[in-house]
Amino acid sequence: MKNYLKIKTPPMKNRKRVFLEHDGAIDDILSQLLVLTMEDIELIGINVTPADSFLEPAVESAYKILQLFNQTDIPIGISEHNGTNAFPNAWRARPEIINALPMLINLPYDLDVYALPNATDLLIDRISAQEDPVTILITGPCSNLVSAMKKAPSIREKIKEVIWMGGAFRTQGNVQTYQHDGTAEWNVFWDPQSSKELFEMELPLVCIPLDVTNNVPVNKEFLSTLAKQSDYNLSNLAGQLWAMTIDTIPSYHYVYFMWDTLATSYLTLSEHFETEEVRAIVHNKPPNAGQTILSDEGFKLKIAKAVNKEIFYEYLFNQLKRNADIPLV
Ligand code: AGV
Ligand code: CA
Repeated sequence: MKNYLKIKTPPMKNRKRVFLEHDGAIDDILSQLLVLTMEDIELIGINVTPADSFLEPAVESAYKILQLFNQTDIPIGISEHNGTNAFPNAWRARPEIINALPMLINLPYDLDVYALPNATDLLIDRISAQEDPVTILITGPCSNLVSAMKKAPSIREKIKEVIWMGGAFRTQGNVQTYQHDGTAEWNVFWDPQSSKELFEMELPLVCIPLDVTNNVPVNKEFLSTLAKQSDYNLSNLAGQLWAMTIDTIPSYHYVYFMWDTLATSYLTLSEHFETEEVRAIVHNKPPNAGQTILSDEGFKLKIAKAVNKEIFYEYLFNQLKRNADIPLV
């Protein structure tokens, strides 16, 4: 048995087990924070893929957020995948600012990032170690899950549901780059081959695509309301993280949405989403690599179409009415 399995405290029986796959962007770190506030969820592991981030700062943020909740026993894995279509460096560099925030900068940190387990193996080990099937929440590319499924196909029976912030089905994509026609969403586009294979695996997958995340841009009204409860230090931190997305690059062209946090809320708010069972494929070559296409010959999955956003905002305000579990200096 590996080290990180031994140190885990025994899980509380009736909590829903979740493995989080994220890619280190501000939105992803907020999602991790949100998951950790969920009383009915037990987080069993986190994989970090340096897609919309660089690896070292992303792992540092992931670890420091765990510290705020006194949960550094939750293992972190690092992805060995290199997407075919890299995120713009200007986006990848942004999250580094997270670790410089007053609430995080002085937290002790001496992790050897390169000694962390490989993401594929961590996912396999953590899922296999559970008695009951688990939920996998993916707020970045899906490459680690696909490589884990290929390496250990038997984990399928331990997967209750996969929630993926990914895709653009009946709306335009958010990829604007060379050799692309704009039809894809970035998490799918980063590794279109793995994305294609994920659909082909027909896991119990629900996509939270741009079709629904387009309803929840980060806006100042939300931030203003959140700021009124910043006496709770987790509200304060979340407000600062979201504030850093307001000047999204290049600003007039792009808007930062609550992509990943909306997908994360599906863990507890699923009944407030409208979903649809569809069949779809992922295209894997230019000019529309990463496009998710509805097709009768495609593979079965669910997609979210609509959400009650008042309930979503209310939920965020409530969850963030909390202080960190450790004293902060
Ligand atoms: O396509 C949405 C995904 C989400 O997982 N990411 C950001 C979220 O973490 C990529 C992305 C799209 N537009 C962006 C993105 C932007 N303007 N800045 C940074 N990342
Ligand atoms: Ca993300």
